[in-house]
Amino acid sequence: VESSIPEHMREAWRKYSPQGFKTKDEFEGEVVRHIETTLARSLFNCDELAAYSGTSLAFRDRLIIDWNKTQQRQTFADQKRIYYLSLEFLMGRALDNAMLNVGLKGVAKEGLEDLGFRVEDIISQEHDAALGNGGLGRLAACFLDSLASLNYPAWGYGLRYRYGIFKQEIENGYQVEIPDYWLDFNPWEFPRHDVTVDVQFYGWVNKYTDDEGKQVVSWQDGELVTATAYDAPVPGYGTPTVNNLRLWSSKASSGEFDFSKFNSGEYESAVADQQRAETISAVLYPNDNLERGKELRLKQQYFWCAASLHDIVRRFKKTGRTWDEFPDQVAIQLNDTHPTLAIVELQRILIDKEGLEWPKAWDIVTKTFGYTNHTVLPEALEKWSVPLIQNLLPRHLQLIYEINLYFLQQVERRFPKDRDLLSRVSIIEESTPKMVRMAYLAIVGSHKVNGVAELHSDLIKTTIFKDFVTVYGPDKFTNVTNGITPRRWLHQANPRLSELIASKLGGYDFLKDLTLLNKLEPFIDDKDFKKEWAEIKYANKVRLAQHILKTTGVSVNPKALFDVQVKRIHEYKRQQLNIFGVIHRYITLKGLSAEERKKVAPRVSIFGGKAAPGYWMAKTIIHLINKVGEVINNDPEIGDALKVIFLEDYNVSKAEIIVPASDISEHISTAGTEASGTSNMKFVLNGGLVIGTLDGANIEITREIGEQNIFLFGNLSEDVEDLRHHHFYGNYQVDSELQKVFDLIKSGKFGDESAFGALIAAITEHGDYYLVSDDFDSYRKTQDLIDETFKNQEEWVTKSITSVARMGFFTSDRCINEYADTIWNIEPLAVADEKEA
Ligand code: OX2
Repeated sequence: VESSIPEHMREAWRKYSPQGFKTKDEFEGEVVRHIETTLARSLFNCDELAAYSGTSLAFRDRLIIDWNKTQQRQTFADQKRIYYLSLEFLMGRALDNAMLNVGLKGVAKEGLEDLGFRVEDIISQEHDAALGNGGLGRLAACFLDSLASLNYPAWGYGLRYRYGIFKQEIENGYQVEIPDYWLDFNPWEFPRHDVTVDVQFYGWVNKYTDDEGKQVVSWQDGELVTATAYDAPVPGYGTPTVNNLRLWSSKASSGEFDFSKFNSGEYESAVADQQRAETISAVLYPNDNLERGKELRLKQQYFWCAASLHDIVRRFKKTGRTWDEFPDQVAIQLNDTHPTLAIVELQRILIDKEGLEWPKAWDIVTKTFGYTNHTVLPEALEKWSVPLIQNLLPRHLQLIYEINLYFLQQVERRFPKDRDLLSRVSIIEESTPKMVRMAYLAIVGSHKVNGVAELHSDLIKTTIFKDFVTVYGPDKFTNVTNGITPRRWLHQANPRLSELIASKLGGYDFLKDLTLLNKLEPFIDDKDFKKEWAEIKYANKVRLAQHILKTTGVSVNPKALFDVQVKRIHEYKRQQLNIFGVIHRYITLKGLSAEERKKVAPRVSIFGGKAAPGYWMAKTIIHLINKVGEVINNDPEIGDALKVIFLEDYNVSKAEIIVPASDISEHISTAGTEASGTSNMKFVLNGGLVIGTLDGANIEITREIGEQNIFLFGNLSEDVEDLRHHHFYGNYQVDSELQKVFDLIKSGKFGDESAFGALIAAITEHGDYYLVSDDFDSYRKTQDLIDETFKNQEEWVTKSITSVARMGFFTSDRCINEYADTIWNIEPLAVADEKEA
């Protein structure tokens, strides 16, 4: 590794190079030093926030040391790296994770006690890093954890939004969005003002022949925006590997920024230019599984792709290798189609800047990229209008047309005269205006395309990408079933359960090899073990009940069955099915005598999740849940038998409280719509059971844990199309029990019934696209079965333990190893001093 410091002076560096704290005393010393110097506070004005800041800075120092070493080691080893491009990284809090990953949470706990604080209070001071919407963003965060824990040379690339996903408040039952300004104090990021890239927009393309007779293509004029790198350390668990997450922030380019405007009195317009540039990385688009084709979004995408590609190419060029070797050094994974322009950008660099011939450049490009598809929902498949791209990225549009031409020629050669096929697979949709189909571009520009669970990966091959299987053959398409990191989703969120498991398995090795959980099976009949298992679940429920009381004012009985559905609010995820089921339960309870009512298993129905601000139907669902809650929770006849809770502002740190506290969680999407789901895995790993449809990863979870340990219901994905057809052309009738629910809503029981008209009409009048009525009967009956099963706690706990023991497959470590072997072709970089955490 190169250095500007002469060899004979390096001794001084080595002598003073910091080591970071290891003991409790050293930790306390570092915390106090940071509070008194870095933060300029003292013993007399150190509140919990200051203690959080000091603690974070102390841990940050430790991470930086390992981070620098990791980066040096990786540069020196010069192996192939994986670059994970994602517009979303839903990281949550960093401090707790850092403490556990470096194995010093115990030290911190005791040290903080000496200083007058409780570690839990300090941890909860941290603002979530919420740069994502839901599953897609959280998956990226779990992947980073696994990549570091498995010692893969890997970087994440994303955008440094000033505003993450909005904060949700509920006012009079309605969702209200509050901006999430999270950068006030963020000790986990490092601005790299020396790492910048100028990114060009607009302008025009000049094609000419130069003096030597060479064809030159030059993208000229337009405006420049500067990307500045902000780096965050990503520590692995039980290893000194600390990888890098690089997020780009936008500001007006000093190259372009017109300082003369200031001097000539155009102060306001100069400031406006500045602000326009900063807008690019200002805010995360709050849509989950929905694309709206806004120009600013396209600008974000290109800004981030161009900066990241420039960075990657710069790093590659330093090695002095030839371009053929690029795919041996660089793998780039596209998290959905959001970074698809990176394909075009690399081709542009190779052709326009590096002077490679088209076929050679394109070969390098396709060997470099892999594309992960996360959805089959038509409204989520990205398309950009040709005029929009023409204006913003004129050179890229030309290249897209050329890529398409080469591709279609290739198809034409293999399938002569099949004009229909050509128009079906064309990257350009011949509509008005013409549209660029980003998924098609991503497929054509990648060597592998993967879905995120088995059913989903099969579905993309038989539906949305069928023609591409014809063109390329089936081997280009593969499956990598999603996973979650057991460090955050078991060890961090549920420390007592993790400890109990460790006590039976003889240590925490299972956190690095989750298949070891199967060693729990012999303890399934161990009375004491089962008792402790149940006690931990109960304690987690007490904690959630306290949170519910504090945030909603509603007191719930922790002995009741906790039924949880937390995820983005979406018609396809069917929170409406859940709340209709709750209303039906209420009707049933009201029909019972007081005596009979005492015999039913008490239940708390817990909802949480955000609706996209423009998704009116999803907001209506939230409104209904809250109104139903108001009525039921205040009905004295009902009491503990049923409570309905909507938890405000569901996010990663709240999930860490909610997930360990569920008895049943709901994963009830219309079959064929939820690509994978990942919270299903989190709940089961924490000993909760699932009610679910045969959709996404539920199917594989069932295969692993056994049918007797999951509550499945509803129609199968292969029947969905016929059912939908029947809704329009058969003699359609709404389920009669569901009709009772609608009648009660329409009676005004839950407030102005007109507020909920659209929700009902979607089912009764508009074809019930999500099959709510078709699945209602089996949903209800399955819920009844759950009530019965829950009464037998013995059996319930057996199911819980058995399920956890069989969840090894769903670690994101397995998932990342599959990507590494079958898509990226990368190897871990061994570290000499692997730690025991
Ligand atoms: C989500 C999918 O909806 C979810 O099923 C999946 O588990 C997750 O991605 C991670 O793969 N936006 N979010 C998703 O897809 C899209 C598009």
